[in-house]
Amino acid sequence: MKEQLQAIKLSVESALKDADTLEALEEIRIKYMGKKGELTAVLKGMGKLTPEERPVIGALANEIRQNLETEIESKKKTIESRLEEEKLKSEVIDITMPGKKTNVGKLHPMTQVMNTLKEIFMGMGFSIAEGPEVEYDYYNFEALNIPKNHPARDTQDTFYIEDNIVLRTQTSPMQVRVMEKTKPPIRIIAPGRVYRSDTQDATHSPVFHQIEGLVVDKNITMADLKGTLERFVKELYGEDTRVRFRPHHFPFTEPSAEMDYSCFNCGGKGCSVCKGEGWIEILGCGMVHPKVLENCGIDPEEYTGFAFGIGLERIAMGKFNINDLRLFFENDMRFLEQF
Ligand code: 2U9
Repeated sequence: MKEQLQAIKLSVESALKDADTLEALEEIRIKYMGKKGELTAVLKGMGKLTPEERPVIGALANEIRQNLETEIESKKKTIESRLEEEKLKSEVIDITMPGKKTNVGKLHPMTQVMNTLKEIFMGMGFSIAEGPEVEYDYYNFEALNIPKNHPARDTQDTFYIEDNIVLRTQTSPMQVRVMEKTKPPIRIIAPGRVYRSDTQDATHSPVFHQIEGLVVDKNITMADLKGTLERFVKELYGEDTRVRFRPHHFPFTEPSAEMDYSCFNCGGKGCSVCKGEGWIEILGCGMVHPKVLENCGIDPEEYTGFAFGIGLERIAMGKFNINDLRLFFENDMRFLEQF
């Protein structure tokens, strides 16, 4: 039995030397110490030994078992730490790898300009009024004191849907709708798309964007108009910007004017941006015509008001240094990605 145990001891040692996986270790444990294991079998046969042999063989068998157990335990630890190391190595992040490009969406340059202007006017207490782009002839022309024979009504300039329905040529119809429903004080802007039957070129498009404004209350004067619009331009182009008003004519305002501001590029000296003028036109304005107030159910003896209209494309072209209006409407990604 002693020889048998010596043989087991040797074979255990050599088996352990070659074992380099957790599975192999488990196989060895079962082979020697499992229920039907070789060492277990020897220990079971101890009963047949003489009382003198028993302690000697018992001690030897125990030594082999303990050895086997500690060896398996320490091998197991080595293998486990090696596996852990391999896992960490395979999971290492290589920070020198090239990144994946994600495309971030951007606001259309027209939307950016629209938002800037809306915010300036909202900061001055204006509310936003929005409405239909397909309008009745009445709201687009008649109520605004644009008579039946006026050249603006010509099919050359206006898109007609039906005899009395048009694509709005300005956002003014929205202001008429508000005046019909609201008792002054009124302080609104009407932003949006408008349509005119122009042949398109670098400075004309059949669709473009406007912000129109309307203030109606008791004792509103031309001084309120000038103060409000000067404040707006200074908010947009800076405190050093100056403005001037030139007399003009619109059917829906009386008196009417156009407003210029000192060139943002040269400050008024004259340059290529302002074509040597020193001034750039930005908007039309005027005191709301008494007939228009009356058409909308507001008594012109009790209330007065001022109105203005701003074309946004020209402002965006100046801001982004763009020389062809059509670029705004073509939606070419190579153009849009630049803003
Ligand atoms: C009501 C009464 C009066 C709106 C106004 C202008 C002057 C004007 C142009 C600017 C450039 C149109 O986009 S553009 O081509 N607009 O010059 N608009 S006063 O007057 C109103 C509006 C509504 C009820």
